[in-house]
Amino acid sequence: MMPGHGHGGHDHIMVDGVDVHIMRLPNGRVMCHLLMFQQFDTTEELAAVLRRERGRLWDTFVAPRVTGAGVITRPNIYDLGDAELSELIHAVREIKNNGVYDDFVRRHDAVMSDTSNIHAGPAFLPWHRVFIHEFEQALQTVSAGLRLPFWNWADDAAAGKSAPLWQTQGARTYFGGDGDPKTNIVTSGPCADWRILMHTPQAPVYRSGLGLLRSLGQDAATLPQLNRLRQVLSVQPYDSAPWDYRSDTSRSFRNALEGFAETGSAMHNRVHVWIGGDMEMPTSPSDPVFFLHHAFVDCIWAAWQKLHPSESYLPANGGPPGQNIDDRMPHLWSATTPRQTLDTVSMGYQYPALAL
Ligand SMILES: [Cu+2]
Repeated sequence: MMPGHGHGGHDHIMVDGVDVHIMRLPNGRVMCHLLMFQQFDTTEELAAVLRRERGRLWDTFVAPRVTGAGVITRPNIYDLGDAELSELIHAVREIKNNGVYDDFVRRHDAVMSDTSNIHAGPAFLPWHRVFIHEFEQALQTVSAGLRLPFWNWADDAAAGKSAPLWQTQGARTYFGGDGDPKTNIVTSGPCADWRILMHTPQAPVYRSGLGLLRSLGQDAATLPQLNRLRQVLSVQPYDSAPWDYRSDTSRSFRNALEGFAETGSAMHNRVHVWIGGDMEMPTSPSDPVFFLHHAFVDCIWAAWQKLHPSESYLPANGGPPGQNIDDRMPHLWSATTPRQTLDTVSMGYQYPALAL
């Protein structure tokens, strides 16, 4: 039994000595995070497929913490051991206290506020890949070897705000729960005493009063669903003209994942809106869940890259400034082009495979 997963809909089975996190669906069928797109009638059937697929899938899912030449595997946050989760929370608080954390908030606000906007454009994915990698490196200055985990929100779409991530009681808690129903202020967890930066046209300023804001499920009723994620992974090419929020989501993987759909906000955008509060602002990295969310967005891009090895980043040229493959992207710690982000292993990390 993994600690802290006692809530309804989640369960565990042991398969060949490995603890497997099981989700019971409302339709009575079962799934697990190791075979995230398949449903089974029984846990026995699920375990049988896991055993049969071991050669192909298993080793990547139970990959050691460090593989090869120092390449780390970023874990699903629910698979983090209790000790590493405490280290993570401690490191996040340390960099909040020493000011490094808010440098991320300021830089994200800057790219949303000046003409260099890398949202709603091709560099959305490469820019955030570097941005969260810098965050992981900042955490590692506190605790060497620390890994940035991802939050698989599609797995938690059915559970919604009762998912383990938002729990505030019990043996295992993460970054606090929903905001107070009246004030939207998150009143427990590691951010409960935080001073939060707020966007202004000049530069972000600290809000008077303490508190991170969340309003789970208020501004969007549901998280993105697994079946839509599966469709998005099949979209090719990487992006298409006009290289912005209008790019056809059946011909732009980037926009399908980013979520400027024809109606409402989808995928990445929808997760920001579903969490609400500070996550809806240009200063959205104020909420540590931003980094867990973007690690999953990055994991989806990495999975797409593996599925479509002949599809490269686009455009080579003719895109918005700073967003062509060899353009230098703005507001990063080191000058980086999209081309330099195309192989996570060369950047020092990888993800467990998303089983299709
Ligand atoms: Cu962003």
